[in-house]
Amino acid sequence: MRITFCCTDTKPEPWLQGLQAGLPKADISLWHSGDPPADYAVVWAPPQALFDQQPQLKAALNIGAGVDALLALQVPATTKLVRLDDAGMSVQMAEYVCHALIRHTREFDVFESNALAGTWTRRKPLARSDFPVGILGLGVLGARVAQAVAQFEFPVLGWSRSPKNIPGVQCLSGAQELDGFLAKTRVLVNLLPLTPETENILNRRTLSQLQRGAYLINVARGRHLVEDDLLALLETGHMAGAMLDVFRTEPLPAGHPFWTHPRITVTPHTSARTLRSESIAQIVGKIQALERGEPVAGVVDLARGY
Ligand code: NDP
Ligand code: OXD
Repeated sequence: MRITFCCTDTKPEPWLQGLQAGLPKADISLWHSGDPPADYAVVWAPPQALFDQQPQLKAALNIGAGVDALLALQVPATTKLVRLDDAGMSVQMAEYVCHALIRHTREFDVFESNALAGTWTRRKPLARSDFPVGILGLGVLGARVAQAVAQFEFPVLGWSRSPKNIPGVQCLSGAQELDGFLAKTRVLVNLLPLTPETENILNRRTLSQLQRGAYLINVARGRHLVEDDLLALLETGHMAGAMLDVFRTEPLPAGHPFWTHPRITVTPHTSARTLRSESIAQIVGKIQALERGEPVAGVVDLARGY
């Protein structure tokens, strides 16, 4: 079995070693144009040339959860696209979102600046009922985040394409329930995949429906957010702030208004990193299962786009 490794922005050697240790009989190497045909590709944002030159690939295994970069390419219909299914990302996402939520609601940024000024001032305790948290996307990551937030006794809502039942979470679904979801939400967390249906979903119309003093946590993709609409709603005071991990252009360009906005916190697409050993173990397991003809989790549904 031949496996080719084609991942942008990833140091290949430790991955090649880890994959080789998990699949000792496989011939595993870094992809080069003109390579002989492989059975599987391990990928992250590969060039179109990979699929043009390797039309026989049985599967391309993505070393991330989001497959938007892959779906922007022409992939042969016979090549399955398989994404990471948690692999240690959901707990990181839960940490990040709980941090952002609690930093905002407990006003830690105020305490940080007070401490710099040597000022001892307490703030009124929060009423959790004033900060209902709505999570867009109740998949592998969104469901874990919803449960983590519920542990802190905030009211939690979630929205997905198909109906869900998650204890402690008011689950809504489908386009017809989006407005109701937004109207009940003050802290909005985005964990949707980027698809033609969800692109620009965070816009003036949707964000205006959130409760006044809303806060946005975008940890999915930059192209979900219409950036100027967020800036305008921060200006009017409808939005109180945002913590953003993902951007339309990454790295976020120098001089972008988000860098210096006093009510926006920027992090560098780091909310849930791909963990190498967990991911290698998952990919090895999936390749072994595919070779045995067994089903694997995380196969991308091309019609849905995720
Ligand atoms: P999943 O595919 O498991 O979950 C996606 C969720 O979104 C599902 O609940 C799905 O509904 C819902 N959904 C999709 N389309 C729609 C729609 N049109 N209307 C309503 N709901 C919809 O994905 P993951 O949870 O694993 O990952 C989510 C995203 O997080 C990734 O696609 C990626 O972009 C981003 N991500 C960001 C990272 C970072 O570091 N910033 C790291 C990892 C991922 P249903 O359940 O009904 O199918
Ligand atoms: C992912 C990501 O999709 O890192 O896994 O954004």
